[in-house]
Amino acid sequence: MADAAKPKRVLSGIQPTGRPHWGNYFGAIRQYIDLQEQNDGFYFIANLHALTTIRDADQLRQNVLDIALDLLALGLDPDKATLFVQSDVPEVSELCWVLLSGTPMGLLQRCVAYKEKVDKGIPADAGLFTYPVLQAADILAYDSELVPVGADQVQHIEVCRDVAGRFNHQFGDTFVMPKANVLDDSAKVPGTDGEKMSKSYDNVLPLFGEVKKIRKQIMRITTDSRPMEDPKQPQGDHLYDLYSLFADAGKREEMAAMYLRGGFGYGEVKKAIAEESEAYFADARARRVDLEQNLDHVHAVLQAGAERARNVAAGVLLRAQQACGLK
Ligand code: AQP
Repeated sequence: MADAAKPKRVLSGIQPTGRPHWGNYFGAIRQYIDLQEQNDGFYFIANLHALTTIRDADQLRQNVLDIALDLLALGLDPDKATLFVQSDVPEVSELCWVLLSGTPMGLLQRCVAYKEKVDKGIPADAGLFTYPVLQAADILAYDSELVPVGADQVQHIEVCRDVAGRFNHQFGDTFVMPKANVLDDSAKVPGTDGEKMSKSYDNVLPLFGEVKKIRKQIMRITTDSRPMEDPKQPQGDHLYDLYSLFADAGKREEMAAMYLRGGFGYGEVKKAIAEESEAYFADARARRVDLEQNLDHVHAVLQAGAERARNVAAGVLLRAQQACGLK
């Protein structure tokens, strides 16, 4: 029987393919920070995954450091959770090979995230195609029970369960079965074009960066051309959805009532989004400036995190190697 008092192993990662955006925060990062309180959180910067996109060595190194600064500034607490860089745990890449051998091609061919990228003309390599198996290794290497993610990653967690299930079936119970944890209200945050906000779709609103520039990006969010006086439905409207990420229940109700009355311009909603979002991230912005002055601390956090993560992953890798006859 599961021990209800035992903290759960929570694991998730973020790719250093650019600066984190509102979708990353409300879909995933906010969960990392909430879940670190009662659980054993393992959070990593997925630089091996980013290699399929970033082909500039200095850029990749800088992005990793930037994401570490971002996560710490947003409230990830190294005294409560383990923060590390994916490639600092080579056991994961070794486990990936063990899992790749035994993963049916069809399972990966059905992955929507891969198909959507290819459909949008984003060049694909074998790394992108096999990405869900490396992700499975990331999850299984730490005996992870809960994986906080946005809706776009749910299929990949299913792939992980499938791959782990096959291995357990063939070689005996080896891997812990993980579960995705998705928030209902921010599972798929819309971008400036109303599609899923995504770094590779060029429709993001960043968490950090120049306030004036972000304000301009907000003012350029696409809207429809219905007359101002028309009443409008707030549900399903991406501007209303973005406003709802930041506003409290009272403000959301007021905004919904304004939509239903009509007689307002979308510019008013955009201005409200800019004001609410600036206030929401103000403390994190200030913390980030302080952390930038203390990079030694950031490197020390990543090093301690890597040591802790490697310890766990080495044990799981050995278990898998013994199960399938490599050891
Ligand atoms: N729009 C979104 N709404 C809710 N959650 C989201 N996530 C990403 N976009 C949204 C969640 O953020 C976490 C980290 O994402 P990632 O950087 O590892 O990769 P991603 O999902 O592929 O994010 P992007 O921006 O779409 O990156 P690219 O374009 O480089 O692939 C994940 O938990 C994800 O679900």
